[in-house]
Amino acid sequence: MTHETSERLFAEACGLLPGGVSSPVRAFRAVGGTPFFVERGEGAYLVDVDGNRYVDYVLSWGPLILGHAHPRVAAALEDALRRGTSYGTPSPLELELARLIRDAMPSVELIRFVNSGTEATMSALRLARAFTGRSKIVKFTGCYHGHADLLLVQAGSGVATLGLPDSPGVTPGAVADTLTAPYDDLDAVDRLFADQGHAIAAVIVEPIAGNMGLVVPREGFLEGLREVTATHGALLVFDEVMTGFRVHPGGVQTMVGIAPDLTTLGKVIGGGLPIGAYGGRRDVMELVAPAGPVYQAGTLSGNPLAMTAGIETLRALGEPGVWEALERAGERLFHGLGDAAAEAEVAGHITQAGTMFGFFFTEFPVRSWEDAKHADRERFAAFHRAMLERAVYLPPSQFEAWFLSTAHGEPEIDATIAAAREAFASLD
Ligand code: KE4
Repeated sequence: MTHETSERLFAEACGLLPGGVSSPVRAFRAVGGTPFFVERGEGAYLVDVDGNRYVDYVLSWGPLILGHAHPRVAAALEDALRRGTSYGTPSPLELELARLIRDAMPSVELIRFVNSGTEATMSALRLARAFTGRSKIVKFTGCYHGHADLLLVQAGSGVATLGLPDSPGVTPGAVADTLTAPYDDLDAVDRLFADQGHAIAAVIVEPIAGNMGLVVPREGFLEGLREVTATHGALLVFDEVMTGFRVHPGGVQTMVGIAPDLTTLGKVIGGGLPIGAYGGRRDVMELVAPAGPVYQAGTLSGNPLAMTAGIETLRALGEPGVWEALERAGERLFHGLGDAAAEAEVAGHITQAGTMFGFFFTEFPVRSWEDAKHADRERFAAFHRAMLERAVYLPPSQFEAWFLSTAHGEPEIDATIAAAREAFASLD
């Protein structure tokens, strides 16, 4: 594999973009080397500017559950483009996507589309504070909910990857009302509510965490959050930006049978175009302007192209047999990776939730950031490089989740397992 063109472009990019990238997690800082520049995506593959072709498990950090340039999505977008790129007015497309989401997640009685997951979580928490008249919010260490000031506290994803002590520029005032607790630790949450329950507006949680690697909470954690928030009159916000339509066709909330008060979404619902959404209880959402006084707005919210890509993606996901095929592919990958690690006698902890995966280089199960942070990052970096050399592109961080698509067939899964077998064996 040569990377000359990518390396030249990266050098030029560093003179134009901070760190040479448009988002920190893309920078390969945690795994070494420089990021490759993509010429095109096709199905389960990315093709870089040097002609190298990789099986892609990043899938634009989750959105591309149908793989790159799915013919059905591409055709619908080509058609939509001929009718314009943005209207700045209501369009029937917003209603169609809203219906598809509500059919999958009945707790989302009203929904507001925005342009990123960050906007969705930021807006949902503003709304929760308005609805309850309270100021405090609770988040969990290692969870990442986008880069709004109030949530950049002990966050996961790129903050954890780069080892940043949260972020300069976030003022003490901006985070004064943000409380944190260890993920999967109900006792810690109960203590927060015992001390300050009267002041807590909301608990926001990744119901399955994908931003410290993939961490599935123990049975009872989510149920406990539902109970303690209801008892104290706080809202429960499921941040399903990543898990929505990824761990189950109805998100974690449908899989576990818990109705949050608010849900935030993004990624898959936009089919690869910029999108976010927040929604939930009608009595809460009716406070959102112009129905109510809670202000939130967006030039390109409900954009017809993002709506079109999201509609086609969710419709395709809902076709008979599609989800079952994804589950079979997931099983094949999960067991193949486990066998490959065992054969090489590599100590590790594989996690899976639907079409999301993770691999921790730890000797113990990972249940929280307090566990995840002890994973062997150098070993992950070596594994990432070894997989990339074998044409398999994993997220360039121990603290990210891997994603599967409908385009990952047996050939791609088996090639990945073969690469993993060699990559694990190559680790010293
Ligand atoms: P965006 O603002 O990046 O659209 O969404 C923020 C967000 C909110 N909630 C959850 C659970 C998320 O995972 C995210 C964004 N995820 C990261 C990947 N770990 C996006 C990748 C990036 O930052 O470039």
